[in-house]
Amino acid sequence: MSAKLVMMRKIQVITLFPEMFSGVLNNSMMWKAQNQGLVEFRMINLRDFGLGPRRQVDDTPYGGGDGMLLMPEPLFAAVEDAKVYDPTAKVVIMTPRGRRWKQAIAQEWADGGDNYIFICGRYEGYDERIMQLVDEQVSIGDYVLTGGELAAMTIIDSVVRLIPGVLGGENSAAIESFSDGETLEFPQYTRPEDFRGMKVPEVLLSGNHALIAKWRAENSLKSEK
Ligand code: 6GU
Repeated sequence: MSAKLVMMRKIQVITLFPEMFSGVLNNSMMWKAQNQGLVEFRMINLRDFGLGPRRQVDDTPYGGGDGMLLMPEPLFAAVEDAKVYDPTAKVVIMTPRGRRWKQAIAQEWADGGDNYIFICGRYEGYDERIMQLVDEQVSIGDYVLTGGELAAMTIIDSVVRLIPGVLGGENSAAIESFSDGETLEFPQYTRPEDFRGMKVPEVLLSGNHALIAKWRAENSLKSEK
């Protein structure tokens, strides 16, 4: 018997909408990862750090312009709270201006062993002074979301599923290195063999693994990137 020490990964999220995360983080693989003690999620409600009796978190921009910005005081206080809990965690801010997320970064973060604090903005943006506390600015693509929450969930899912031990055999090194962001995809079929006259290609029923591999290679398309 050899006992292996695995550090539980901590992921904290600063958001005005913590309830948005429960559907994603408390189901499927993210739920399993928590259950196995491999990851722990902690939601921090930015509203708890708002100013005054109305717990204000946003204000109008100096110099004019539309919309509201998240104020520095509540954001700093929320990050400081997260750092008390996890002093060495990396701070990541979700912004369409950030570095474009990709599979290779998910793999690095999963392997790297760091813990993370995600800051999710709403409204038109953040007071720039929050960047003093930020290690990384991340975006998930060239489109604008109403808030950083969906982007943070996307990133968390893509990292956590790669943490060693989270997935079973279905996440074998072979399958993952094959995918590797440059997903080669071939068509797949399950039962029944004949569904409403649409038949599974004969070769896949042949049991001839060399022929099947050849068919899959010929029918793989490189994803558009
Ligand atoms: Cl990280 N945030 C927002 N608001 N929109 C985005 C994004 C992030 N990534 C792509 N679009």
